[in-house]
Amino acid sequence: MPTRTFSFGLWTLMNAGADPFGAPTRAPLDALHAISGLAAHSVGAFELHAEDLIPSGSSGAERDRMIREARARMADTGIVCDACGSSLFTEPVFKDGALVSNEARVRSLALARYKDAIDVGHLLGAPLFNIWGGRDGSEVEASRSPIEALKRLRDAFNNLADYIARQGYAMRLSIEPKPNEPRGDLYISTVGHALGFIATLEHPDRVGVVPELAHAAMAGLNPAHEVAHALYAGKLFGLHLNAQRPLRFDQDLRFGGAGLKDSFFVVKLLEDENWPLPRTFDAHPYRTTDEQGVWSFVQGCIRAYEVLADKVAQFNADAEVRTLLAEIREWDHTAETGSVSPHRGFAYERLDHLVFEILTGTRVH
Ligand code: GLO
Ligand code: MG
Repeated sequence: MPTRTFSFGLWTLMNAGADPFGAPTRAPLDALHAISGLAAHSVGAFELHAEDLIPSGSSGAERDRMIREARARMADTGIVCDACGSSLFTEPVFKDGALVSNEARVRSLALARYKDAIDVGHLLGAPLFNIWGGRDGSEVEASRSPIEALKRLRDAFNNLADYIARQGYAMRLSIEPKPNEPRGDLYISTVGHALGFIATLEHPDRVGVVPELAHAAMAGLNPAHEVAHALYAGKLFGLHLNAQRPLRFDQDLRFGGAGLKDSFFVVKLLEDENWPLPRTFDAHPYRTTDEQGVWSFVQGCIRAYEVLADKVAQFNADAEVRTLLAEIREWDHTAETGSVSPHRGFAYERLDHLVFEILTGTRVH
């Protein structure tokens, strides 16, 4: 039996089907209902923005009550919180950026808000605080030097990492890169940008990356390679699974809803490397989905992962695949002297077709 844990962003279930061109199409779930519903569907963990649970502007008493209620549901069901963040990007005051805003008092406000959200994450037992800087970008390049933006981001991440350490919280920080949307260009666009940036911090060991498959596809990148770079650097602190047609607006499709082969190779990487952390889904139920359908969305994401994990096992056990891969390894280990023929054939046509047959369930032995 696989022991992997699945997780959903609470915001994915609370999404009411609105898009930039249209109003909501279903009643939003409230956060507590989303937590209980996930647990009832055997989901082991959830991620949230602090504001998903505690709407911004709530009183201190209201905040404490919501945290108490969430913790009670977690204790009753065993579901855990695997990451917390903040949805600052929704608020008009952060329209020119939270951590990179050209107004110092807005940057201070953002830091204070992130610290409040970090406290909420700590109270829910979250081991990770994940920052997707949705407004930390620009449309008007002349408005801010990108170097200045990176310095502001560096100061902010140093400040937040320091806060977590001073509070004694057992929590790491992560950056979720995205190339664009809602800003014309976001400053930390890909896993590579994030890794380069993290190396400039005071304590790079405290900060990692949460790649999202849709964000990689929006940049036209191979999602498995994005995830691999984070893994290889020891920085894969989390992962957002979903689906996306390349080079478009952020579609956030159900995992398995597009890019089957890319999804397969991401699952293969995670399973082959025994990545231990929760597989988190960050997708939107379609706008055409009703309230009941939200739970088929949940089941669909999980089932797609499990089916692909079975396909990975089938691929790894397939005798012909194994022979082809053994041959490839052999070439690598043979210390050849003499000339190298440019005309040598590689059996990749067959190897790739075997992937196709395994994925389509048409492999005949
Ligand atoms: C949007 C992001 C967003 C983040 C979330 C993390 O494109 O994927 O959903 O994952 O805000 O806190
Ligand atoms: Mg995400």
